[in-house]
Amino acid sequence: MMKEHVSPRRLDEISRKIEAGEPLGFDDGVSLFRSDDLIAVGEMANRVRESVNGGLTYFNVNRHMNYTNVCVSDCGFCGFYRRVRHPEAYEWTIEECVEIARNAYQQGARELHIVGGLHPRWQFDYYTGLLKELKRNFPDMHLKAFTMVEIDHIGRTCRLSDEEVIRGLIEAGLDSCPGGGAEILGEPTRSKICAHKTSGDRWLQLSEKVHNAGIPTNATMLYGHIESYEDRVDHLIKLRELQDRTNGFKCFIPLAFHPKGTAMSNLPGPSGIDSLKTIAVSRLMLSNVPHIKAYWVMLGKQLAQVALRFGADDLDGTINDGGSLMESYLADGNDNQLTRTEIESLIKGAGRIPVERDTLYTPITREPLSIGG
Ligand code: V47
Repeated sequence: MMKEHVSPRRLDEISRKIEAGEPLGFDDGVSLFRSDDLIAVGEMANRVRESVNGGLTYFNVNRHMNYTNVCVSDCGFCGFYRRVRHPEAYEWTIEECVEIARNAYQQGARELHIVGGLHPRWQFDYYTGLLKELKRNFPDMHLKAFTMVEIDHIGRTCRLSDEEVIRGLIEAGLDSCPGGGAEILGEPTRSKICAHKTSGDRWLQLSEKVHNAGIPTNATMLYGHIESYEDRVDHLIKLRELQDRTNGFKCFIPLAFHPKGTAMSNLPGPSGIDSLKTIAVSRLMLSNVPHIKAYWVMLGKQLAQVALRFGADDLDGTINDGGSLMESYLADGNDNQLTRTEIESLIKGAGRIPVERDTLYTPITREPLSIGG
């Protein structure tokens, strides 16, 4: 990626725009990425973070459930998917998913994050049946399920309109949607890393439809592969423009690319500096998105902690299963679990105030140390 000198005066100019509450433009975003002054960029992001969320840092007690790794999409960055007849392919039945959820529920999880591969044969009743059974068994469990890419795929394989898919999922118990599948929204980069996936425009269109149906979602960006700074800024502006129309995004999550086990394993992945800068620029560009998540699974616990001083106000959750999706991109030296005590001490160690939240950022109070602690 091109490094060009960005003068202190240029950073001052951007800082003044931020102070005046003006949204940053494309060139501002690119200058922030090109700047070598990570501390100055981080300082600006930290100020915005504190003005939006004060010292609060959110986490939740959740469980990821990856119902199948069978996928037809063949994304170059993905080490998780398997073809349908591959010996490592798996498909969980609804009953198996309910048992996993029961275990999570007993450990205090109140959010299930449900995503899977794009299965070539499953019909709509699998997806609706899964949500219905989970809601029937655990009425107070929040079901954050299916990315825009899965919603697109379900519509195509089951020959249903977007509205039919969205309405059917909501009636079955869908509460919100995770932010995956956004990758890099712009072309030609998107086609180079995931040629067979839902297009960027379609991802945005479906997000808008889901928001208009009253369902909040998250948004992600996969960075640190072949994309340019311009791709990143374009991605952020596309999200900001949609958010201006719907206000449906709760949280933005920059996802650090993990090359191991993927068709792009020749790439090094992002540096720590790049990850902090990406968190900071995301906070600055997405002035209308309330929360920026430092996803500790991919960043590593220590860098995620530092990110709480560079614009992030959320660390995601405590409990995660041993599913292979997470294994496929776990940061070096990370295990896939963080207890509540550990997460609270990471947050306090960054001089922040830990707040356990539900999926929609309402604070939750519990008996002290009832979970994993
Ligand atoms: O869409 C896939 C990414 C996403 C790799 O909404 C990879 O709260 C890095 O979206 N290296 C799925 N990333 C995960 C996701 C997510 C995670 C946490 C919280 C939320 C939320 C959403 O993971 C995919 C893709 O962008 N991904 N492979 C990889 N090798």
